[in-house]
Amino acid sequence: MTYEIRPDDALVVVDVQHDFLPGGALGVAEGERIFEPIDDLAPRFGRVYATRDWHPADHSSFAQHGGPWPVHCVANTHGAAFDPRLDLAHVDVVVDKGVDRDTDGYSGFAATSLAADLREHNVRRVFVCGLATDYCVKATALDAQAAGFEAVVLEDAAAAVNVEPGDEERALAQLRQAGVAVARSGDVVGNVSR
Ligand code: VGL
Ligand code: ZN
Repeated sequence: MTYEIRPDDALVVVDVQHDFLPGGALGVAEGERIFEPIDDLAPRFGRVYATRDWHPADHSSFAQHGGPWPVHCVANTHGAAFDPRLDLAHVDVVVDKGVDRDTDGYSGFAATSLAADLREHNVRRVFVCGLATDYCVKATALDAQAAGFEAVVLEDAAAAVNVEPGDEERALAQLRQAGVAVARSGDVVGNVSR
């Protein structure tokens, strides 16, 4: 199946930040594989969003507050900055999430203006990629679908934390189960000129 990019499509690039790449606080082992497909895709979409995990220093997901994760993506730190291998020239809107201390903020739709902005720009279908497949990519795609958008996850333009072996496959299965399509970036063809 191929997907021809349409004017009512958007690309949502999730959390391409230093802390989720190798060497970062919560580095995804295969994280670097996303750059080539994403930098190829982004210039061809009419609308591109980039989310940022953007936590307060005392976020409830951090281990010292009883959460599952090491300290990561504290707002305005180096770890929270976009990795420069993501070409921001093609990003129209940056969406900060996880800003609230007490919610995990995995989804780009959780307490953000993303859904409203997509609707305002008449977007009907979103392609989701970035980090990490088994957390924020999954949550963002599920919420997109629940909010009434058609959602497609680009599995090779995303990479998983894999806390347990098989987490990536389980996440993709859960997405398909919910009606989210799982495709590869090479299946996305065409170019919507601006
Ligand atoms: C994420 C764990 C904690 C993600 C964010 O971006 O997938 N994972 N916070
Ligand atoms: Zn986080």
